[in-house]
Amino acid sequence: MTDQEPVAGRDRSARDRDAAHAAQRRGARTAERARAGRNDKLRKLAFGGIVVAVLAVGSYLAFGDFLRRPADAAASGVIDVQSSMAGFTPSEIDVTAGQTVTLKWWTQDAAMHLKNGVHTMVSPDLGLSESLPAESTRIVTWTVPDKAGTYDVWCETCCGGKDAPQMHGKIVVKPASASVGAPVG
Ligand SMILES: [Cu+2]
Repeated sequence: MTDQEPVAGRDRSARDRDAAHAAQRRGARTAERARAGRNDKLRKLAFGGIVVAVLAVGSYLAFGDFLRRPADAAASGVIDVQSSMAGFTPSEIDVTAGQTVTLKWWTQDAAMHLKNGVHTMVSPDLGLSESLPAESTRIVTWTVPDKAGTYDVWCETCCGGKDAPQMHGKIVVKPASASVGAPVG
């Protein structure tokens, strides 16, 4: 039915009524679609909100722990060190002269890749000569000598040992009296 063509045998008011009803129905359908659209939009917003919340909680759990670690290490005095084919991780450790530190030293490497089946941690100047069996964790308690400075430490049982640059790390010994931000000397 179109409103433009006159319909034979029907009076104008009936036609107008039909047209009005049709328009009303169209209007109702449009409103219905608009409502459905809004609901859909709300659902998407809610879903988006949930996704954001889950990601926020997830990254807090993942990185919050990571971010807290330095403070915890400082509080507990435990320094986490990994040995791998890439050398020491971290490659630099900061300690204080005269302090007794605890190293949680670990590796995931298999014995077949290591000379004598161990990684080593060697720094003659600092009295360090330790070895770590393959695929293990060792707690090393070490009293830092009272001599501030920056020292070389290396592994001599893998990947070229002392001759390989990546097998070297750095141990920075800060003077016992050093306050935060003071130059290392
Ligand atoms: Cu090694």
